[in-house]
Amino acid sequence: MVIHFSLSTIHYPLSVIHFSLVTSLPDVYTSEWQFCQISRRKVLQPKVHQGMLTADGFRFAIVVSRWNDFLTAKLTEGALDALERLGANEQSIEIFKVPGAFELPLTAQKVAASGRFSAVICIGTVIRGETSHFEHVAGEAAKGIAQVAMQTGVPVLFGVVTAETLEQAINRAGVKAGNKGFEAAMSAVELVNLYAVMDGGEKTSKEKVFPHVV
Ligand code: INI
Repeated sequence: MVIHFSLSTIHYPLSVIHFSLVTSLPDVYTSEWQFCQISRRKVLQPKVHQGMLTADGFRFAIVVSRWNDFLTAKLTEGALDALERLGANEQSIEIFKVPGAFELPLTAQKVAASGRFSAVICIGTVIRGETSHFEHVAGEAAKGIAQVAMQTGVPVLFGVVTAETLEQAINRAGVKAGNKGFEAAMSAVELVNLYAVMDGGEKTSKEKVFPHVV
């Protein structure tokens, strides 16, 4: 059967090879064989840099807004859950509370500039009301948080729920649509590891882009 296969690769188009293999191999192998054949075309394999998911050895700040506290508390819980599961301990995390999402950027800036933290996770909930207040608060929070990261070089994560309705906000705080705090903390851990690699750390990734390609 193997000889038949190698001759086929010379004389027949790919679809014929598949046909002959599919008819002669046990079911469990066929899909994998087909996939290998499709992947045999030359694919570039550039070096990949990516962050591991380990919080060990890093320090995290969480800046959390009190506005819509029953939701931001859930987002904070989500962030702490992610950090704990990735190996952080209590001593490596500090929480800074602010009145509303509008105050997140300046506080994040002070925290990041202190040099005491590997990443800053900003948490808030802004829900659209009847006035344009929402746009100003949500817009300034998003813009300001992005600016802090760019200015300080410290990863500053956007764990801010911006929702049209209270129901949407609840869903993003651990109900139907995940937990934005958890997601932000996961991203923080990935980024601090990536930047450690980029700064010459030892955990350089050797993985291929397409690991199944030989
Ligand atoms: N702050 C929030 O975090 N979420 C909101 O939905 C919100 N709304 O709707 O007004 C809000 N406003 C307060 C704002 O962030 C500031 O704390 C306040 O304006 C004082 O600067």
